[in-house]
Amino acid sequence: MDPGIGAGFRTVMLISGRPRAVIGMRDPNHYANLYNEHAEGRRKIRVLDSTLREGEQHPGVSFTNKQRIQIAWMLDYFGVDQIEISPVVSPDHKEATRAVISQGLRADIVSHGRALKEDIDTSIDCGATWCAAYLGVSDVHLRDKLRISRQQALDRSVEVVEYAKSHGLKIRFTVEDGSRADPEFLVCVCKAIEGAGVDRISLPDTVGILRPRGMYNFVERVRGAVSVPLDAHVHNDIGLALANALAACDAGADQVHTTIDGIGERIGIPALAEVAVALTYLYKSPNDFRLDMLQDLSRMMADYTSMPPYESKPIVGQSAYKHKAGTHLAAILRNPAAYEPIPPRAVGNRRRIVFGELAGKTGAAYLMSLLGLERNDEGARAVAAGLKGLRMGDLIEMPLGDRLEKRITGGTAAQK
Ligand code: HCA
Ligand code: CU
Repeated sequence: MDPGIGAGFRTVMLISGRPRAVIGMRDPNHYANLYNEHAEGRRKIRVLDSTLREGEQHPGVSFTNKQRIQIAWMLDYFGVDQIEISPVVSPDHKEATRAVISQGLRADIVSHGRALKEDIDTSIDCGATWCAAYLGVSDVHLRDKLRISRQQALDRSVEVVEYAKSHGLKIRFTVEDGSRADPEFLVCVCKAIEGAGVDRISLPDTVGILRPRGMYNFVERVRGAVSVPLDAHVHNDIGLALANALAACDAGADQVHTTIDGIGERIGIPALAEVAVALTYLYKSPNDFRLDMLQDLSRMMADYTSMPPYESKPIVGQSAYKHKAGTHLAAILRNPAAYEPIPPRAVGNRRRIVFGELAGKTGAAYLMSLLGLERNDEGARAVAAGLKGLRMGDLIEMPLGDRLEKRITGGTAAQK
């Protein structure tokens, strides 16, 4: 076991009462890991991917049935625990749901619909073993969308869960817009459906209005009232979806909803890449994710939606592993861990270096060695000044493949 943060710092920073000159080469992320450690240990946190349901709600996105099957296979191979798809949208979607269910994938296929018996019937028709039903429980949804009373919503929730259970299905129930519902009513619904045998409850921040502490409180409230496993489904309207999903896990949720590249209604939900990497590296949650598929998944999404991820998108973006400033280049070329806490190959991305007016003397020296020029201080200084003098910003950008890395660094960077 790692020592506590205080003990760790004391051991490394102070030898005979003064800072150590050379710090031992333990994992460069060691202290960050100590800060990140969960009090309750390394819980398994699962991932449900909803690219085929929530993802298709993104403006401009519509998959063909072949693409839906391909996406399901890729997600399954990647290692998500559940894959969500909606058969109730159109006959085509029903066909796709049936086809995806019949693939015999390892992940559960969750057939998503409204809290209506007819939608459960559609799921049964598709051969589903898992279904999901959603019903708005906030006052604004009850009054202005559904036009039903709280009592009617409560009755309908219980009936639908009982109906699914009586047909041998596993059911997740989503208390839609739960983050804006009266907590007493929310808990009342959750307890009632727990009594009816619901298998999981999804707690959504449907409109993305919570901050991480708010999401924590929301989940904690329900966690304290029922013992059913909880999903976190959070929208990214203010850019807080990933943080909110992780806060939900801290409060006791054990499954996070994602989509590839985060697509979904309006601006979507957390991206699979960011959630999977955070769970693996920051939470140390045990899983079998094939993280090195992440960029391929993102490329597939770009092909199928014609929406490439923006270049600074975490993990999968083109700039995620680009290094530019001279001081960064110098450090990266000696030991990539200096600025790469997670190696690019681990997530299917690659390291790139940019030479230009920010390259500095060290960057210029590397550029010279790449071009086969003799490296010397004076020459490097002149090249660095020349790069600045051009006033053209970034001049050369290159991916660092194995061979190139070895040539520049004599092998050190290539091994990382
Ligand atoms: C929807 C609403 C939903 C449901 C989430 C869930 C939401 O578009 O159907 O079923 O877990 O954000 O509340 O996506
Ligand atoms: Cu949603």
